[in-house]
Parts: sequence; structure tokens; C-alpha cells
Amino acid sequence: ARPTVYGYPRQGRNRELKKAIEGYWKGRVTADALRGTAAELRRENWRQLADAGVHEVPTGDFSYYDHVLDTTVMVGAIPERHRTAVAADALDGYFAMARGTQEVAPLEMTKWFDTNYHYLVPELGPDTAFAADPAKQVGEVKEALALGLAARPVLVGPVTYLLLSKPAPGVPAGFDPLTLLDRLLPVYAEVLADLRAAGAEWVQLDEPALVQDRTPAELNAAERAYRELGSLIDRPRLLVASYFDRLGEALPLLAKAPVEGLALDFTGAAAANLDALAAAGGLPGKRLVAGVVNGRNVWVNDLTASLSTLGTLLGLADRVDVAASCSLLHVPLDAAAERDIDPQLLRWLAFARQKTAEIATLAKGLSQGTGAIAAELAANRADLAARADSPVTRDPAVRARAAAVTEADARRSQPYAERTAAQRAHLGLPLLPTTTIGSFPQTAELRTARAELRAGRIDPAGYEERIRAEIQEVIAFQEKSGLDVLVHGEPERNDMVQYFAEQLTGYLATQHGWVQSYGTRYVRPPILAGDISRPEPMTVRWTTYAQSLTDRPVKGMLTGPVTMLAWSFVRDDQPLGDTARQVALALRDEVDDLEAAGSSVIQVDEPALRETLPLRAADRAAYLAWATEAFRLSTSGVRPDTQIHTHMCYAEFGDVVQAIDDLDADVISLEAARSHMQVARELASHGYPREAGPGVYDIHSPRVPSAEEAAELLRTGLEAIPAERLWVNPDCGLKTRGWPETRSSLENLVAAARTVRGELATS
Ligand code: THG
Ligand code: ZN
Repeated sequence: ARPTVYGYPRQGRNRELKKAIEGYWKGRVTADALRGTAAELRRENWRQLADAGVHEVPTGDFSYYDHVLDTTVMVGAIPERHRTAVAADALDGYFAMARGTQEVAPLEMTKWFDTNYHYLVPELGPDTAFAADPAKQVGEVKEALALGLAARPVLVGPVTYLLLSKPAPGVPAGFDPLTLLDRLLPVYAEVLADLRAAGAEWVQLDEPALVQDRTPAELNAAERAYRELGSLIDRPRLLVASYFDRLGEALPLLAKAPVEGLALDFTGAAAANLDALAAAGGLPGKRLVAGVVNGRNVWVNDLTASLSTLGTLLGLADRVDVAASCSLLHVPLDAAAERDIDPQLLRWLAFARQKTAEIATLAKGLSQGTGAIAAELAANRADLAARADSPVTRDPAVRARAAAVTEADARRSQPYAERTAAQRAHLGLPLLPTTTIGSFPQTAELRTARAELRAGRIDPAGYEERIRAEIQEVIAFQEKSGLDVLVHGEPERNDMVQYFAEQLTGYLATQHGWVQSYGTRYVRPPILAGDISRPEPMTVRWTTYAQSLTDRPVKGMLTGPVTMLAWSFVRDDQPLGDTARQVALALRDEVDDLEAAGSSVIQVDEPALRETLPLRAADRAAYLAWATEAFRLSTSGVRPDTQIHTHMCYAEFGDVVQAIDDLDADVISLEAARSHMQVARELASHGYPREAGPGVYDIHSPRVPSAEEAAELLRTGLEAIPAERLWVNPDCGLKTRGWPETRSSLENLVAAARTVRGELATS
């Protein structure tokens, strides 16, 4: 048994890659310097892996932006509108596809399965002509070989590539990219031959799309793809990899395919792969790569449990190698870089580097017997025991409170129909009330103030002063522009999840735990390590200060329990629903405190509700049950006349309309401007009974919508939602926008509301 890895964090210990790429965009770094930095980062990663005992390093997992975009280049599926740029300069053309230019729009970006990584969606059509461009893949194989290492190129597999694609603009929406399989396979065949010629003995083809529910036609396509690739004469050995969930029906199909190896996830729900593999007759004569170390969470592995799984698997294949469940792209680089985490707690954590060591230890134990890793096993058992017994993970007060929660605790005291009357009387808002989603522009001055506070150049009182000054300005602007429900603007928050995590007991924050979100953008997800409680109010002083400056209602602004989980690393030692309930109770205290301090409107955002939906439909009802209960638990401690708002960003709402209803929020704001109020129609066709604010201002663009444009969107919204239940707001928060366009856009938004109110009054 040998240790192996599918991919490694790309950014470098100090995010050197981000700095080099963004420098290149600004013209401060040359293309050669960027290539040099990239090559050095690959070398550093391979060295780390080789030193840990990984004899066959992954290649091709590196990317300047996204590995799905790299695949698009590899198969020559450059969209028509980007061909000129790509022909002029490959690197600039690549970034043009990723980010767009003055002239052309970029590819659409969407979430990579249920991770927090985003990929660029390939655009295909009946006229797509693929052509092999294996230069990047071949080049990286040669780089690794030159270092004296064996290389295993990792490619997005052809079936997953097509399943992740969408019809190009102008192509009928009914076009099924999978119909291009016969055209795509010869291109993969050519790439495979070139990789073999370059010296790759094995090539890994990633097919995570096969862990999702698939139609018989899709499964047939997968079967055919691997029958054809397997029957090629001039090819390396093929390892077909799946991860993020169980393979289900695709497992027996891939087990029988004429390829030499299969990589399977055996963590969490994917542990079902074990019985399924046995039922399929195992992999006689083949290589099994066993993903037993969770590749998308940060906890140390239970080595004893993994060895037991691996022992069972030994009998099911010719050769068993040990791996993480997926690429290590989804975890930070190195836990040893964390200086602010208690060393005792740090022992519970494993980032990419520590996971590689765990994989190596397991491979050693599997091939040489547990005696060879006795010391590691003993230390691991001690760490797991310490975690299980720790007052951090076991706070009796939090547990008792969560256990005592009743169904009634998660219900408002009155139904919506009664609450809304009380809220109307209490708030006295006009028809078509105007508001914003919460954040106002995060200016350079605010970021500087935060940096100065961290560096100790200003004291907390000085920082507080600057934040208050900003709140004053934000309130003054909103009053002047005529908005009805105001916000304090969130100048004190950078990343909202991080902001709340820092104030909740049971959460750990990292200093260097960066994980790629998309392109050169990274997040540092906080870690839900223990039982969650709220030692003191988190937002009340900002909201009450803002309220003291105006007679109009100021919304309290919080992030909901589901999003707090979705954008954090979650604990693996209790069901997610239990963690969600603890977070919900902490937020409930904050909601109640806001109300007690005078807030009549409180918004609890859940932008991640839809994106956290499990990959398999069979798992969705259970998720939605705990997710909606957690939201209701956090928001139902208030009086009937206190209005609860929520907000969600762009999503395919069709899948979760019922869940949105189950949140029982009084008002929901949603992204809608670009789709011309499509969500308003979706909510209406579902019979959504409460108030809604489909956005009339697309905040993703610096463009200022005219008052007439916003009014027209409102009129469209009124076709779906009656005036008594329609709110007027932008699509999302304004923190990424500048002040000039924010000012004009919100003034136009208020003008639009007034115009349409006038039309309603006279009609
Ligand atoms: N917070 C967290 N997770 C998220 C989002 C979030 N996941 C999904 C979505 N939003 C991801 N979107 C972004 C948008 C911008 C950035 C990262 C993810 C970003 N990051 C800065 C960068 O890389 O330069 C770093 C920000 C920082 O200093 O913390 O711009 O909102 N948790
Ligand atoms: Zn949003």
C-alpha cells in the first residue's frame, strides 16, 4: 500500500500565487515572473509530498484560476467570443475567459459540487469542435519527472466535464452537452497518448459528477466512455476517481470498466461505497485508491478506524493505496503555521500537510502492520480521547439547553397573517417599502482602520470612533435619500461569518487557513470546534447606536445558522443538525437582545441555504428539516410585531421554495434584477404567502440602474406579488460597490418606488 494525493492547495504559504496573478493583472508582474512563481509553487508542493512519502505526485492539479477552465483549454472548447483574445495571447485569453474584458463577458461561475470552491462553467453547443491542447498537462508531467518524481496527471474526466457544462449563449436550452461525448473522447484519447509519451504511467480521470443522482442515459454514457477509453491501445493506465459522496449505481459500472484502477471516497455518507464495492465483487486484478482521510474537513483522522476500513478493503482489490477522500484543495495548507490556536487544540487539527502525513502513516500501517506505526496510533488515540472529553467540545449548559428545545420553541407565537397586521401597525411603513440588504461600501479607510487595530497602531476606542463615524454617515445618507427601513451598514464586519465566529465560544479562527473560493479569492473559514455559546451580545451596540441617530426603523443584521455552518469547517463528532441547533440558540439570544434594545426589524441572512443542499436527492429532506428548524429557532423568540427578514443570494430557488416557505420569515429579499424578476414568479407560482423583495438593482455590476429601469422591474414584480407584500431593495449587500454608484443607484431606487406608489394610488 502506498500513500497518494489527488491535488494540493495551490496558493503557497503566503498566498504567493494570488499576489503574482493580481500583480500580473495590474501590470506589475511580468508573464515570465508569474510563470516562475507558479513553477516554484508546484515544485514546493511536490517536494512536500515526496518528503512525506508520496512516490507518485499529482500533476495538472495546479491552476492559474480554475482546473475546469484548464480542462476547457485542454479540449479546445474556447467560446467563440473569447477566441480572438486566446489567439492573441494564451495567458491573457485564459484570464479573459475567467474574468471577462471591456468587450466580452466571462464564463459563468458556479459552485464545485457541495464545496465552497467555484469553477467556470464550460459553454458548449452542437457546433463545438474540440481539439486537444495537452501542453499544460504534458508540461507539468515533465517538470515533475525532471525532479526525479513519478507523475500522475489528474484530469477532469470527460463525463463530468460534459455534465458540468451548459448550452452556450444562443444555443437552445434543451441542448444536452452529453450528446458531444463521441466528439470529446478522441480528444481525451489524444491527450492520454501524449501523457504516456511524456512519461506518465498512470493518469487519473476525476468523475465526481457520478456521485450525483444520474439518469440511465447518463450512466450509459459513463459506461461507454470508459469502455472506449479503456480499449485504446496507446494509453497510460487509468485511475477513475470519484469523491464527495457514494457512487451508487455508477459503482458496479465503473468496477467492470476496462480501466486499471478506481479511487473511491469512504468518508461520511460515502462509506456506503464499502458494501457496494463488496457487492459488486470488488476490483480483482485492479488498483483501489481508498479515500479514508476526509479531504474537505480539518479534523485529525481516526487512524484506528481507517485501518479497519483499509483492512476490509485489502481483500477486495489487487492493490490498495491510501488517499484523502478528495483533492486537498479544499483545506488550508499547514496547521503548523497557526500560532494563535491553543497547542492542545491544534493537535486535533489536520490541514493538507498533516493529512498527507496521516495518509503516509496509514499506508505504512497497512503494508507493514500496526506495529510499525505504534507510536503514531497511540498519539492519535490520545488526541481523539482528549477531544472527546474536552470542556471545549462538551459544555453541559449548552447541551442541556439544546436537548430541552421543543417544537414550540421553533414557532412564532402567532401565524403570519396575524403578525403582519401587528407589524404594519407598529412600523407604519408606506406601500412598497424601500430598504437595503445590510452592508454599505467597505471603503479603503475602513480596511485601513481594521489593519491598524490589528497592528496595534490604533486602540479599540479609536477604532470604535471610526466605526461610529461611518455609521453616522450611512444613516445620514439613507435618511436624505428617503429609504424607509435603514441599516447601520456593517462597517465593523469584514467577512460576516468570521465576524460572528470570533465572538462565539466554541469557534476557532485561523491566521493562515486560506482556502481558494474562486480564482485569486480566498476565504479563511472558521472552525466549529466545540459547543457553541454566546458570552455577550455581538451586534447590539452598533445597531442601537445607529437607531439613536434616526426615527426610522434600523434593521438588526445577523447571519443565520445554516450559513454559519456552510462557510465554516464543521465538527465531525456530532450530527450537523446538532451543531446547527447550538448556533441557532446563540443567535436566538442575539435576536432577543436586539428586540429588547428596541429593534423592530431584524434580518437573519441565509445566503447558503440552497448551496448546502446534499448532492443526492435522498438526503435532502433530512437536511432541509434541520436547516429550517435552526432558522426558525433563531428567529421565533420575538414578539409578533417584530418583523423578521431574511436574505438569500442567487440560487436555483425551484429546489428550495418549500424550504423558504418553512423558514416562516416575514420578509425575504432575493436576487432578481438580472433575471427580470424570475424569482418573484417562482415564489408566486408556489403560492408564497409572505412579503418579498426581489432585487431591482444588480449590485454585481458598477452600472447605475435608472429610476425608470427600476420602476419597470417593480411593475414586473407587481404582476407576481401584490403591492401589500412587495418590498423594494437591491439584489444583495453593497460592500463590494463604491460610494458614487451606491448613492445614485439607491436614489434611483427610492424614486422608482415613489413613481410606482403614485401609479398604484391613481389606478
Ligand atoms: N464568506 C465566507 N465564505 C463564503 C462567502 C463569504 N463563501 C461563498 C462566497 N461568500 C464566496 N465569495 C467570496 C467573495 C470574495 C472573497 C472571497 C470569497 C474575497 N476574499 C479576499 C481575497 O481573497 O482577497 C480575502 C478576504 C479576507 O481578507 O478575509 O474577496 O462571504 N466565509
Ligand atoms: Zn446576497
